[in-house]
Amino acid sequence: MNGDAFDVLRAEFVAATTEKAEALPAPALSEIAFGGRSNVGKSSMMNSLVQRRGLVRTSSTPGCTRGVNVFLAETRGGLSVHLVDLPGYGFAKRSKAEKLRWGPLLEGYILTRATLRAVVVLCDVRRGLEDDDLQLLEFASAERPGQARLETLVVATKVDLLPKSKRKPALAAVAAAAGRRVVGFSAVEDFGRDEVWQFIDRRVRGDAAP
Ligand SMILES: Nc1nc2c(ncn2[C@@H]2O[C@H](COP(=O)(O)OP(=O)(O)O)[C@@H](O)[C@H]2O)c(=O)[nH]1
Ligand SMILES: [Mg+2]
Repeated sequence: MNGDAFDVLRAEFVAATTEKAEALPAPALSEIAFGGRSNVGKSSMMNSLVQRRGLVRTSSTPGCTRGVNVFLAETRGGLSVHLVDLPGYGFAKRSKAEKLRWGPLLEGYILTRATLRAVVVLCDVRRGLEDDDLQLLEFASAERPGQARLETLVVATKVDLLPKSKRKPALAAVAAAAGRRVVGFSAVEDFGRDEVWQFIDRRVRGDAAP
């Protein structure tokens, strides 16, 4: 599929909740969720995916986006999907007991959302996957009672902050440490956008395929 297919013709805010997953509109379109530490670049990446500068609120203040925010994206290629901004983590220090929990909102959403297809976990390319990220990946990959298993994708973002010569080795190091494929991304340079859309496209269309 060529790049034009991932041009986004329509993008809009759909719903948000800071309370519980059940407060969201009834599941309809396939959903792809984006998780990661506060300030890692989730909102910026979602804006870059939908080619709208200010649709998803970004901030340099960590910890200010605590809710689940749902956006609709329709591509030129005919894909309609909900992109879901998950609450950031890793800002407030959590106790040992809390470490095992993601909070009822994020947990409830991932465990029960029938239309959720995949969780994209972002990390800073300069830090790689940290404990919280690994725990989220494990949580999202686990069996969900009564629901289809989720796929996960690891994205290392802010690659523009590395000199060009250091990008490939840095991405290779993150992938080696993670033991899996890692997509490099930059919201500033629009780097990696097609690769992320291809993942979304496969995940959403895969379900419709015979
Ligand atoms: N250089 C660079 N900065 C980025 C990138 N993505 C996000 N940022 C910056 O990182 C900060 C946090 O971004 P935001 O998208 O709000 O992160 P979120 O908390 O994960 O949603 C903001 O100041 C962004 O401008 C990127 O790809 N490259
Ligand atoms: Mg955000």
